[in-house]
Amino acid sequence: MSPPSAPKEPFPLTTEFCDVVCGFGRGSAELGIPTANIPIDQLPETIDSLALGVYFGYARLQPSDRTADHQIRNPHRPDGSRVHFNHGQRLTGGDLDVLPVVLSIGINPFYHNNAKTVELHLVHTFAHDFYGAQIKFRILGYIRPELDYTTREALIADIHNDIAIAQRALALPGYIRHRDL
Ligand code: ADP
Ligand code: RBF
Ligand code: MG
Repeated sequence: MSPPSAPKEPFPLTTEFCDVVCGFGRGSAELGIPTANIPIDQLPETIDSLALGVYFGYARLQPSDRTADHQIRNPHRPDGSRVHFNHGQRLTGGDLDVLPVVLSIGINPFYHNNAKTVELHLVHTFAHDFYGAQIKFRILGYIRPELDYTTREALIADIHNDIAIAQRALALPGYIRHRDL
């Protein structure tokens, strides 16, 4: 099923600026699809209570000041490895535009996670990471439920399909109107 021609209830749902934190580091390393992870406690209740699944919308990044406290709180991945937080200081030009996103709200059954994560893949090529930057986003529609997979390739193929669905929907006038973030 493809998304409707314009956002339908409960969308649009918009956040404030949230911190980009680190996760397991699997998105880019294992899937070739990096995802900016967001702390769930910074999300509005309306987003936290959405069904687990894959959604799409728009997002905008902003560098943050270097003293943001999550770096002090959580500079390590769950496996203990250290992550370099540049707070988005290397973001330039088009990196700071409103960008299309696909996002996963889920427990990643393929990886047997047990905590819910909210992760955004921005459909844009960045020259640098942006851990510790801030991101504001707007969810405009639902794509599919979260699924378990027998292979990593099948998960990757579905995410590529999610990106194509999102790009098609976001090109429609009913969605473009909500681009102003
Ligand atoms: P983690 O598990 O720490 O989230 P990922 O492998 O998912 O690790 O990589 C996420 C990081 O990659 C983001 O926090 C961001 O700094 C960087 N990144 C680079 N390109 C993108 C992109 N197109 N979308 C999302 N994050 C990206
Ligand atoms: N993980 C799953 O286990 N099942 C899914 O159906 C699933 N769908 C995703 C869809 C999108 C658009 C994105 C960006 C991620 C999805 N993931 C899914 C999460 C993926 O497993 C996760 O990004 C990696 O584990 C890295 O954190
Ligand atoms: Mg991630």
